[in-house]
Amino acid sequence: MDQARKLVGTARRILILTGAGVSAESGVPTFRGSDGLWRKHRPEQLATPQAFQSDPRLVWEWYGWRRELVGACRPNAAHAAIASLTLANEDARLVTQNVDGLHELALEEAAAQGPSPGMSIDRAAPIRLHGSLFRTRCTGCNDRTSDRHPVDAQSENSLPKCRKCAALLRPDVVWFGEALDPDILRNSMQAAERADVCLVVGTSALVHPAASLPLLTKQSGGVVVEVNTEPTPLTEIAALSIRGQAGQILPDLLGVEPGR
Ligand code: BV8
Ligand code: ZN
Repeated sequence: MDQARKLVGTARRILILTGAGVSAESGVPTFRGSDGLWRKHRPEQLATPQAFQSDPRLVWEWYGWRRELVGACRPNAAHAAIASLTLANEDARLVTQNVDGLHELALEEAAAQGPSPGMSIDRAAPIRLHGSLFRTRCTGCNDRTSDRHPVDAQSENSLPKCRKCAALLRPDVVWFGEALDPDILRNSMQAAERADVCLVVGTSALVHPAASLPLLTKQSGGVVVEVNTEPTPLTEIAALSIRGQAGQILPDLLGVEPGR
């Protein structure tokens, strides 16, 4: 832990990459954990354009269920520690695979506790690789908008429709088999290549291209530090891999008093 604190504490540029594990202590089900299954469906089955094409009602029901569940969750100490770090250090970038919006909530809360001089909340905002549960995109005119409303998935007629062209809306997330937004991908790859330290928190590192970002840091001469309750495919390339829960480790690792 001392070594990791020193590595992170002395790094000039830090990339933080998070996955579902950082939100587990907030009560958000992870994808591969025992709580990842929904009605016997695996996320990889439902989070696809094919599933939406064949049964938009079922897919919207799943996203509606996640919106409600996540809507009742609060950021935890790991989210708070990361928010404080990105607000205090303009060379710390957060890239997340999560669509739950808890990093954003933690950032608002940290910023509300007294502005960090010269640090804008936009600058510290996470790069969202895979979109957000609380945004929609129109399948007709591609209009994107934020949307925290409960989803009525009783029938195809009740599903969310576009306010501009009345076409069916879809969750504004990246589904398996869909390309990431090229600007978002480029920005996250640049952050990975420029980082001295890539801190990887709570990801099984099985989904690409997200899982390849720490490799970019390593290939560019930086080091990888992993925090996870279990070993992952990244453990072998990590300089340090810390076993434990993110909410207990990150405040200490990032030198932020818990609950600050
Ligand atoms: C694409 C949004 C190309 C939707 C998501 C290369 C090799 C192999 C496969 C591929 C490859 N390249 C592409 C692929 C295919 C695919 C892929 O990676 N498949 C995997 C399954 C093998 N990738 C894609 O399809 C990507 N698109 O490649 O497009 C392309 C190019 C041009 C033209 C067309 C196409 C798109 C991938 C994005 C999919 N969308 N989410 C939604 O959420 O509904 S992915 C989704 O699953 C999440 O966002 C996240 O990325 C992933 C889940 O992983 P984790 O977040 O890590 O969660 P998980 O549960 O797995 O693990 C939790 C971890 O936390 C565990 O390790 C656990 O031990 C730990 N933990 C638990 N509690 C704690 C903890 N750690 C610390 N503290 C705790 N308390
Ligand atoms: Zn539209």
